[in-house]
Amino acid sequence: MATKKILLTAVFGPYGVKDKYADGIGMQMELLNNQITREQGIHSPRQSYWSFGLYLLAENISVPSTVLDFPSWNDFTQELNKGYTHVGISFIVPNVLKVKRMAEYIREHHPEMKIILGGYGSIIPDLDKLLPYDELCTGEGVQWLREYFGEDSSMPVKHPAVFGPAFQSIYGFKSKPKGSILMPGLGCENGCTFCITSHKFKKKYVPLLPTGKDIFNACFNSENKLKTTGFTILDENFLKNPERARQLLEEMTFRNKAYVFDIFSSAEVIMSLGVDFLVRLGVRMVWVGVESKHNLHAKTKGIDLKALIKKLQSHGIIVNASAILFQEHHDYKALCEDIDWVIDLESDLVQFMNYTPFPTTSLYEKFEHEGRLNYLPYRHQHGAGPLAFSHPYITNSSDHIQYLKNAFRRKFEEHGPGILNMAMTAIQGYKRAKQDFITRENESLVWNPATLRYEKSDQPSKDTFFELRLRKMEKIAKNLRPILLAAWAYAPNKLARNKARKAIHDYNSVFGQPKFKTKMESFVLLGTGATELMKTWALKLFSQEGIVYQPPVKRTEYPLPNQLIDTPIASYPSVYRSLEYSSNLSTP
Ligand code: B12
Ligand code: SF4
Repeated sequence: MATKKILLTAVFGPYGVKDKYADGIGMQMELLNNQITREQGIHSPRQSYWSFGLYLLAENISVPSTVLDFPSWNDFTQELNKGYTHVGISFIVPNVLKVKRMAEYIREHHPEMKIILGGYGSIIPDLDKLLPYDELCTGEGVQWLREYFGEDSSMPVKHPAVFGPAFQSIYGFKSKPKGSILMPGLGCENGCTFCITSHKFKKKYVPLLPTGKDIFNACFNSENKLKTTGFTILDENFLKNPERARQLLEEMTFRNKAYVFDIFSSAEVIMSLGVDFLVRLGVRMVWVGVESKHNLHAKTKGIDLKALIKKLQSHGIIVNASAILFQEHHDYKALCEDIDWVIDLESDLVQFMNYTPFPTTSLYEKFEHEGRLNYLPYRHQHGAGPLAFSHPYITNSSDHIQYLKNAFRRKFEEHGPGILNMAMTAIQGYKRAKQDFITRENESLVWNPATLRYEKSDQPSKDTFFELRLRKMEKIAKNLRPILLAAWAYAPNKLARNKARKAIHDYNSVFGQPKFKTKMESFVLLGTGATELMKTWALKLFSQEGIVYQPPVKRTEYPLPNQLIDTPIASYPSVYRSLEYSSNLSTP
């Protein structure tokens, strides 16, 4: 019998280009340009993200493996010729036809290879009728693969050190990706009716890094290997486990490491923990589901979201509010009211997404029971196209596409570029944090890790950890400074131009006039921005929404188990202070 060897692969590209396998609009391999800063043209930061789950799987099995990320069709077929006993493909629902092509090719040309499928696409109820495969992993993959290969599934999960973005650029200027990612757990207990990430894991939270110390160690490992100190935490509701977040802060304080995080969190959890805790923890950006002004979900009930967002921003925390269009109560009037309401929340960024009943969710079951599921091929189920259910009021499918697009356009016209909003939040937060730090020193207020509040103390000691935090906040704001000139020069309207002018003024008042290096960076962005603008105009002539970038292909071999050895905790340098900042959304 052949020695086991597994290829772990993503679906093949190109992505975001409509062909017979997948859609174009809504399917770019980007987060911001696809569903947040869409319609913002050259102001939209461009970034793709590696297929993180694959690296997590490879790192945690003993069977030799290769991860093939973002292959072209040729890359994929050539890789198969290198000889594998198993091929694991990770996919989401709208990419099912790509997997079908891959699986059929394997069956025809390499019938001896076992096909294992996993990821969100595994929720498709009639998958076995659509394509050939041998095994289907519907839940957490590390444990599943270990059990499948007869390995010890009780071993702790080893977190890989991976960069977040595969590429990044702003105003047409490409820079080296710096930020990293963390995957502390999967799923969410809240079980909101439409939420696939909650339902996929049966409304349970599946921890991968159960303690704050585990998370700290994963950060430390990434810093050692990749020099990253900024992390996007891929956890649906990171603060839902406050004890773990609290342990993480304690560990960072103890080790003098002020790491920076972008997180997802529901509003009710943020309210209970308090903004001071988030600032101290190093939250740079938070993604909050606001969904609808009627606060139909428990996570937002009774919360003044506008006040919460303003408070977070005043402390330098960038807010991305996500909202769902075409909910059941949305007739045309209610839909427009909700879009107005979301824009009026004045978050830095907004994600708009169409209501999608994915199989396994309670929403899907409800619509199925009511006979309201529409036949919408899986490849179109990505949340930016026609609805997959018959809507009580809005039945015209071109309206589903157009209202979504217009919502992004309105956000841009009313609040200007998201990147400019981020810069404004960063500078006001830094200014405030500095002031608060002085006030606390004068009033002998010290951090109490038990109550998560600043409290009066008879023996106040110097808050050295917060000094580190301040340096990080300063760096975050400074990273964003070079975009201001381009944001001003290419502003979409007077409102945005005035906003950019104000931002330049705020930056000058906090940091003084820009130094030569910053000025040069600003002029470079102005130049690359002009080229990018011309490319965008040219594409508009051919009725294309904008430039679709493709992520690079990456092949990583994991030849022997445990070959990539983590730095043991015992070898921590006793004094190790890194002030270097990097983050997934950092500008050049
Ligand atoms: C990062 C991300 C992206 C990145 C892309 C990353 C990439 N290289 O593919 C970006 C931002 C570009 C993106 C784009 C899109 N995404 Co996306 N994305 C995510 C996100 C936030 C995290 C994914 C992740 O890495 N999770 C961490 C890993 C560890 O978890 P995992 O992938 O589930 O893997 C675990 C198991 O599922 C399993 N597993 C997975 N694969 C395999 C394979 C094998 C062989 C085995 C055994 C096990 C296994 O094991 C893993 C470890 O336990 C998820 C939401 C979420 N929280 O998961 C949405 C999510 C996957 N995306 C989704 C969607 C719809 C999209 C878009 C269509 C845009 C949109 N409308 O949201 C586009 C499509 C892009 C394209 N052309 O394919 C949906 C999928 C829904 C569905 N039912 O299919 C999700 C669930 C978001 C949501 N709530 O709707 N996305
Ligand atoms: S709180 Fe967010 S992640 Fe959790 S179930 Fe609701 S929508 Fe999903």
